[in-house]
Amino acid sequence: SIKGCIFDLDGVIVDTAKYHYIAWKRLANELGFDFTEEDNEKLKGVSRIRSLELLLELGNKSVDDKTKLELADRKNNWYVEYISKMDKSEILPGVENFLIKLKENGFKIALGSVSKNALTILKNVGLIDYFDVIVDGTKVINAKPDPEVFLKGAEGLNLNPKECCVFEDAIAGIQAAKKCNMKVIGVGSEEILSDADIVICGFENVDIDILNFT
Ligand code: B16
Ligand code: MG
Repeated sequence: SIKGCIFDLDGVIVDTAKYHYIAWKRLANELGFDFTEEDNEKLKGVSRIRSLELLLELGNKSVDDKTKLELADRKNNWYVEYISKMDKSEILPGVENFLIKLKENGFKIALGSVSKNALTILKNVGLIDYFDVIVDGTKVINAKPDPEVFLKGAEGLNLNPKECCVFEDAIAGIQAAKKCNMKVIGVGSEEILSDADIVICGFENVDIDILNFT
């Protein structure tokens, strides 16, 4: 049975995808091409440098490795500026209540994000104390769909992967959870996240007994 939950951050706990989007768009525009919300879907759950490579492909640009790092840095500086203004009001509806219920019922809680900015975000929105374990982009080598981030989460919680349930909004994240035999609840659209065990559209009115249905 499920003893712990592993949460993705971006798109599950907070909507930082919109900040990633405006920062990548700003970069694309500086480089002379456009970047749409649809293009941004492909970047969800993907590492910073891989996201940049996908963006450059879209704009038909090729640059050397040094420039790549410079561009990724430029985007990240804007992103950091946006997230520095985040507060409690940006926690997605129902999330904090769900975390409280998990705690009350003895479930363990981990973060499984590939973002290097995860700690800053959790601190800014005031949720950091709910997490027993935080695995973020500073602790993993491989981004999703590699299962490393979730395996490290389970290990940190001292649980078998089968005892963990992952909450994910990205296709890459669902693939990662499936690869290590974890239950996965998709957060978002059923159409896009059809590989998840179940899909919820958000945490509003979702009870923790959803963990029994997986
Ligand atoms: P950073 P998650 C991911 O977070 C985002 O979905 C993805 O769009 C981003 O490129 C990645 O983090 C790296 O973020 O540039 O802050 O290190 O969904 O795994 O919580
Ligand atoms: Mg995500």
